[in-house]
Amino acid sequence: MIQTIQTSPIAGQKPGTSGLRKKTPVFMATPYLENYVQAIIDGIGGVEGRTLVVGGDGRYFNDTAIGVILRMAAANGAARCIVGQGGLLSTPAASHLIRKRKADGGLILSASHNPGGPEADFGLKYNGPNGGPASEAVTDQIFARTQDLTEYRIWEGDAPDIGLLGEAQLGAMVVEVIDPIADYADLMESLFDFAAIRTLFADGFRIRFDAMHAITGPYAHEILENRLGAAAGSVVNGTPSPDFGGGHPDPNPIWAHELMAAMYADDAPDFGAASDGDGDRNMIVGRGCYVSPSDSLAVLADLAHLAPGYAGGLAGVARSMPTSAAVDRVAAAKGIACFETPTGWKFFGNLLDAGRATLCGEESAGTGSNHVREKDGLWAVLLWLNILASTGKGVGQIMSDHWARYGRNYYSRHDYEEVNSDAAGALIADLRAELPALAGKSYGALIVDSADAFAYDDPVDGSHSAGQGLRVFFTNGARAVLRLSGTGTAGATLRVYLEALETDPAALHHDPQAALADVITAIDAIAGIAARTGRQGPDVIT
Ligand code: VG1
Ligand code: CO
Repeated sequence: MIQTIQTSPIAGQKPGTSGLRKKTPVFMATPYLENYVQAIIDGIGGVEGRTLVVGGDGRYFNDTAIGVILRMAAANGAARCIVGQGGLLSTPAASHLIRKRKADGGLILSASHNPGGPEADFGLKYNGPNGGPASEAVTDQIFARTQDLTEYRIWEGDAPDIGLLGEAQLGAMVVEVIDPIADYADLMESLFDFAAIRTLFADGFRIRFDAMHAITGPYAHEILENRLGAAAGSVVNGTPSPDFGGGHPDPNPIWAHELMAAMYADDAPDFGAASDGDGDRNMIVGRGCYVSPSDSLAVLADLAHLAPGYAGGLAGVARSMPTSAAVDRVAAAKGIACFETPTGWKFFGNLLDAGRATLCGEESAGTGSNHVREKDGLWAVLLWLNILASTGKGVGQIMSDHWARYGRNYYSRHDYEEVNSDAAGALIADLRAELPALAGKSYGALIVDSADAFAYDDPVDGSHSAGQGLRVFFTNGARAVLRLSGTGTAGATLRVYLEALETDPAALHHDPQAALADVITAIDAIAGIAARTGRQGPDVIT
């Protein structure tokens, strides 16, 4: 029976960079989730007769929230919900499923790299029929609906058991529980030379894949160990847990320090990788050689044609604005287009749909292609493996060769977390006001060439997105970018992105922090970061 429950708007249900993220207890307090789900349903024009994909990264509250979503989808007239068994679906697998099953959209439950658990973070986002995160126009409609909601609809009675494969009925709606892994693994097999990678492993190549207690564990077991023959035990921390083993499922050298230690040890494996909470990010590390995500994107763009799925070459590439220009240099050499978008995967969708970009990436360890409409952690790992198998080179050699050919864009991101929101807002506002006056001024060894606030005009649909980060360019080609995170749940997180181009062959193997010292000093002098945040230094350096 359909129940219509009176409700009133809840403040702050504004989707950020990737859906709505809040503390778990906030989401758990009825009707927080219910209001937001109804706002999504109304914001996308209803779900009557429609098919939705539903799944999440398995964090605390995932299964309960899915029960609510199924009951609300049924009460709002949806025809079918396709759910990953146990409520599990990695973000890229969900994107693939939406596309493969020609669903009308999907609800993905995840706060990605944010920690999970009863006191940690939860999140929910809507992806459209192309499998990609909703555009800003759609998230604006959803947010507007959260502000004038008066009721929500929910099916009275329990949702079917999502632990059991097969179809069940919830009112007039079918709940179809599917294997979350098989379709995705098949897609990967269609893109990459599995035979060559299998030979690599059979010849003794060792991999360590750290799933960080999150969603990619079961996918990595199936693909790397079962289908590709990597030694048993190659996948570590491979069982998803509701609180990610108490850790922070963010694949970077700080949070994946166990992997870093293993890869810098004497008996290090040949290849290391990690993925995040919902499986859309990747970290790549060779033996004693961490690969920055911006460099990884450039290498993949350069060598993707070695994989069968990309043998025809790339139509173009795209990167988020804060991502380094390493990939731009590859695109220029290949004579293909290179697009610069705001942070967040939603901006790549139009370029991928229009066939203008084949590969996309972000400095935050997200890379992906037109095979889905999300970034994809395991995909990146497999493309790297395919490249290593085809070239016979190690990660360190690939990087040295790349820098020797293209130069090296030294890169780092400094995060200041849980900064007082007013102080962070003022820092950005004051810097924005000062931007026009910066050109020509010297800060230590550097001179400002130009400075601006990044805005994006989508070349496909013409939409305009302003306020996407502040950029300061220096005359030597270095750059600093500042923006506030749109995925945090407490205070403000200030992200400072630092980049300096080096083409001197004798200077390609320095420590990035040392290579960036001048930019770090200059941007602190310009923006007053230490003084305004009251911090001695960043909380996280990646
Ligand atoms: C961060 C990253 C951004 C990424 C987003 C979602 O956003 O910087 O590149 O697209 O997370 O990734 P922000 O606004 O905090 O900087 V995920 O893996 O959380 O879905
Ligand atoms: Co993620």
